[in-house]
Amino acid sequence: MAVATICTIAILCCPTTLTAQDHKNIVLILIDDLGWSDLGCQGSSYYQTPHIDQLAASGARFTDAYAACAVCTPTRAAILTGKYPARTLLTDWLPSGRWHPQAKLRSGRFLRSLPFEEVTLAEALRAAGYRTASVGKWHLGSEPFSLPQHHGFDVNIAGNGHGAPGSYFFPYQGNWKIPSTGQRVRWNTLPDGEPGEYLTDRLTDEAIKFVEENRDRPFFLYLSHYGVHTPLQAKPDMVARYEKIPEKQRQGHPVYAAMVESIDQSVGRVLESLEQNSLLNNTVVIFTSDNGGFYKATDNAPLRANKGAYYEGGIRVPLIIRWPGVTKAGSVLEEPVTSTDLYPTCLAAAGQPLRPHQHRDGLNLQGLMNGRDSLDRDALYWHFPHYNGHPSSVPSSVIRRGPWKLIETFDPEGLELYHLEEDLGESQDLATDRPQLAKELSTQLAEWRRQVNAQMMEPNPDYDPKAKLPKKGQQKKP
Ligand SMILES: [Ca+2]
Repeated sequence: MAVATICTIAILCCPTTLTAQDHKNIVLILIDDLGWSDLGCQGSSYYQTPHIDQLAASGARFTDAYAACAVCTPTRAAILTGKYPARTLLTDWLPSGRWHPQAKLRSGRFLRSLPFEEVTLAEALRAAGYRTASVGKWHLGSEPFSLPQHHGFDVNIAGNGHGAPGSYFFPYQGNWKIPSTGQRVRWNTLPDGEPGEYLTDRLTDEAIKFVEENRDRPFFLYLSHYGVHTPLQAKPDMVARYEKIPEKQRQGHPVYAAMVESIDQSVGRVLESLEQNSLLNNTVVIFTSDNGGFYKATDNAPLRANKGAYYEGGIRVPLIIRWPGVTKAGSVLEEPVTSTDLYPTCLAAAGQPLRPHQHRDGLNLQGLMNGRDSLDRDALYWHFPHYNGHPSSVPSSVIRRGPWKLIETFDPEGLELYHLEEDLGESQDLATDRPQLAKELSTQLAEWRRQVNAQMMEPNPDYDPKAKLPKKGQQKKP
């Protein structure tokens, strides 16, 4: 091919004059349901995560990073919009259905797909000349109008409306029961594959292929693994190693541990690919999770509770950022940060102006990471006007201000107050001891709800106090 033709193609493919040397590539690795305590660098001696630990050793690790919600969809929306779930009305997982038709309260109104009015992180980066790919779980809408390709991604591999794969082994098919109707739906996570192929490995192959194909231009790779969400399925040889560990010494299910190890291998392979393509020093790598660990899969101790709950075990997540030239190797940051901060941070990494009207609830972490600044933020907020089937999950709003955390529950109505620096496990409710502070935080939380136009729950005319709330997987047709 003539040089002139190559140049023409390069210009056509890159609408701006960006080069990979001027603007960092971005690899955002989002793990599904990975608990805060489930990495070696987070203190686990059970889970084997040497590559993720190495990533933390070469970048910054956040101790007080939060997911914007305790379940999948809202956190994903927060990452890609820079807005709190309460502001976008994406406050529950999709499709979620009606969990408790006879419960005391009805759910707050919420949306069933990411609105087009939002300029997603992928759209912002694509407008800046980046090639964008979503590899893995989407869960922010479905066919025909709300898949990754409708929200700024040039490439969509395996992303659809489902929150979990049909199977982790090819063929990636499965059945799913619609909670509100009981109807079974059969779906395919990926139509093609090789017999015996494992989904986490396949998505890694696709991610590496994307890196190699785009090594000469800026790219944004959103590697959104289905792992380590249920169904618990892993490669048998790996599972066998964890099964040999005495039960009392296990932090979680052996199959889950093997799923975590596969994720770790994926991270190792992606980093190796970046190195082999001479991109490691020109790429920002972010690793995080969308909510806390699932109660049947892992033990979130020292945190209280699990995915779905508003104690720390539901919302505190691992976050590692490796940004060459910005992060200090092995640094540990204690500032509270949340999912919405990734949007402006990625814009900064791309050398792009911030879009404060879009990422209204997010702050650029660059200055914090290179030690220049602290974040100018008074408090973090959550709002979940829904029931779900996870243990310890209660409809609630939350504010974290400094070391203090107030949980306002709607059913039953109540306030819980914890001092996280002295009581990480949230074992001492101080709301009665510190009524003035509880009231002050409650007022601040209510004012925030008003500002973001948060949807509140309403009394349910079908309320039956004698009806038992169904457990997860036992919900009935309304
Ligand atoms: Ca999740």
